[in-house]
Amino acid sequence: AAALLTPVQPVQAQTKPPAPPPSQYIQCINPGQPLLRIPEIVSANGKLRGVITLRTEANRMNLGATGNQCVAQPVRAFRAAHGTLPGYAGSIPVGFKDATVPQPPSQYADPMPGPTLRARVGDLVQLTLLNQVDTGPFGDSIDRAEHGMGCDESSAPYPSIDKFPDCFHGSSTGNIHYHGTHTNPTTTGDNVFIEIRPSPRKNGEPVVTEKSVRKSMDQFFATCEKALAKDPLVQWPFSWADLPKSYVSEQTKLLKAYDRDRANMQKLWPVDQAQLDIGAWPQYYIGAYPSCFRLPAYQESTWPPTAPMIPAAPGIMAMAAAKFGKTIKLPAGHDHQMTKGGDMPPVPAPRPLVMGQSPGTHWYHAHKHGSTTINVNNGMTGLFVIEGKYDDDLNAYYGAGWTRKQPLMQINELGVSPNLFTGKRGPLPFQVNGRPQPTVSMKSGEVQMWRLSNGAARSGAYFVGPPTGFAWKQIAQDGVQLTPANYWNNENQPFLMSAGNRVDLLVKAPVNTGATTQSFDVQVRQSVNDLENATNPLMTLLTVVVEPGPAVTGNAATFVPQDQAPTQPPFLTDVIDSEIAGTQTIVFESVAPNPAPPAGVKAPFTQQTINGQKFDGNIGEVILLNRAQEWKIVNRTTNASQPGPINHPFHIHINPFQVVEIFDPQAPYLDPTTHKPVIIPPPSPNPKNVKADYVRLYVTSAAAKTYDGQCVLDPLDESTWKPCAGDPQPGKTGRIWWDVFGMPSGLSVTVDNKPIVIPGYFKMRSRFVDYTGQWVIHCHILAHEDRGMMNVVEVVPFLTPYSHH
Ligand SMILES: [Cu+2]
Repeated sequence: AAALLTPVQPVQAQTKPPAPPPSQYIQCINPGQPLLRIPEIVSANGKLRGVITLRTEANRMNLGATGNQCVAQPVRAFRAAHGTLPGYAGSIPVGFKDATVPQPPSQYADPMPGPTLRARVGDLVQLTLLNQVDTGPFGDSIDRAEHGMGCDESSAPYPSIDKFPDCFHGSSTGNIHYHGTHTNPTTTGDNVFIEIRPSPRKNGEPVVTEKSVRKSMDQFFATCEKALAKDPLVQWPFSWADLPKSYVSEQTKLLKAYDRDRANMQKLWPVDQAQLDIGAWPQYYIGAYPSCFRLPAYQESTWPPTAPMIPAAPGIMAMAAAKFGKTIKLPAGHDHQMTKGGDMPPVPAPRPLVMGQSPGTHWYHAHKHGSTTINVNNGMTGLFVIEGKYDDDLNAYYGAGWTRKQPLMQINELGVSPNLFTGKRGPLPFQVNGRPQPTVSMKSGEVQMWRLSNGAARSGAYFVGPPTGFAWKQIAQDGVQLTPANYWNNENQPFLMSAGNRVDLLVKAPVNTGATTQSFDVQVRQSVNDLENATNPLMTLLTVVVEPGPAVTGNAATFVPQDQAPTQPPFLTDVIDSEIAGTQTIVFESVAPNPAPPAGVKAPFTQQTINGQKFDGNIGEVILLNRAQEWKIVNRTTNASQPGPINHPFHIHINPFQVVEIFDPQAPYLDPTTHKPVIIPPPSPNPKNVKADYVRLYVTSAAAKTYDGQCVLDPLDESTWKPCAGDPQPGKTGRIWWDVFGMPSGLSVTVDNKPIVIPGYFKMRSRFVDYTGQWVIHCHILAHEDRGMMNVVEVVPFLTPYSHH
């Protein structure tokens, strides 16, 4: 970890006089500066075309030192080669005309999320990712894996019993997960198994550049456009033969050259070759990789679609079965690769599109297993606004172009190394658009729509409610709009954004009749469990500055009425009982290591598991295409676990889900009048530093009840381990769609000296429709994902030879 403090050259070195090496600390950027306007890549003529460059920057980072002290740190960052400024107000980033100088000024860049992507439902995404990371500043402290040295090491006794690949490692490898997209999960779609190593460098400059790949990328995108124009369900490309010859031969050359470098002990080409041999899509690339996929538009006005959803495809079944069941033998050290099967052949048309892309607030982030935490901590996240009828309906009420002027807010938890790596405890502070506690300006009495995305690698942000004088209504969750009734009925509610969640929030400012601006803090609790939601200290996430003057009137000052609110597309109809074609139970657990860690090594080395296993590349769940399933997502992590209860945020790629039942054995008992948890304050005086607690809804004996509304769970009778009558549950209709949902922690009790775990759970329903292939489910506390809390889902177009487990 020592190398993390190595001084690095500032990014803007070419435009500023050479600076003396930094002292240990530099002053951090001040809180309270206007929200940063993140540059955007905007689609035109139905295509989101652009270049995202992953590169090394020296940023002034707040690593939690006291006194607002920062250090210059090398970070990896997504940057747009040709971004444009967004339509909302705020600070103009460095590099743009009339840039706002951050206060205090610094020769080091301040952290900034990647470019915002803005497209429309139906568009084709055609993005080139360039990896131009200069690995020099990161040394062997992070890029050890590429040198065959396995897990990252630190001065703390990490990684202890963690084993490659389920450990922190190799973070200069790039890829992009388009979180919230319903699209092709394979090849050049939302494929998180792809790993792109940095371009080699010549005279200090990357050799793979926008210019060097332009011709082959242009050619690829032109062919891709033709292939995908036929049908929104086409999953193309299917094999490397579909890529331009120039790109394939250049990649082959670069990969082989990489392998000839004796410093790179982890060889890449043999892995790609083994995958090519069985017709699979290769995993490793160098310098450049294209994304080309459709954001499918559902065209029918009713659901289900008029044509049959279940394809009959015996020919495909035989073809794929012949491919399947083969075991890929991969070189040592690559046991995390897929061990079965290749890519599915495309399922033939005609069959209807069953679901479309939901218009809303989505996002993207780096997703290289083992490096996701470090990369997301570095700021390798960005917003992905997918526009559609939702925006049109809002603009019909608020005025043309209104949605494009509304502020975008990416919550970050920036840093350079995960807590578990350094052994340091406690979360990093929150930022919004890379900056601490920015200000958002509102007119007197105005209504704005805030598009919030929690891009933190760890913490949930629990919004306790609007500031005094404000009102708010949530209108979308995880990029999927709520029904008009759900939107209308949730005024001024507190809400939790777990890591990965998005919320669209209509916010109404108070009228400011004064002569000067008035400031109001939006407060959150930084949290990973119920107790922290209820009792953690309040912190200011951002400040709203309300301008003085006559109150805004008319629609601009009014929540869009329920009967004029955007209506949901037909495919968001509730998943009903009769649709359920299968069930699965998936158990998440933070579990004490087995074997036990070395003497003296305690809490940080808890193992993160799904169904008792860490990620090994094998298929965890198999589902037939175009069926719905109900899954019970169980959390056996309890108050007795190390390091305490954790509501692991469950995330699934490609298809959103509806939550139909929640059992939270540690749920707070809510005061019937205030609907808030009843807090038990710590004793006073408090010599043992006891923390505040809250009254639980569930108790384990009738004698333990102090309030009428409490429920009794019998630790010896599993049939009572479910929600009681007084525990509010998701409605039967108009259910909310999510793609991240925190699973309630379990409760550990001791009966007759025997420990009993009463697990928390939620049940969800999802339609696994339209696209076949392999993708992942994982905990969105990314340190858990990196350390093994992930597995692979496969949607197959035929009867599978696998058994469920
Ligand atoms: Cu977790």
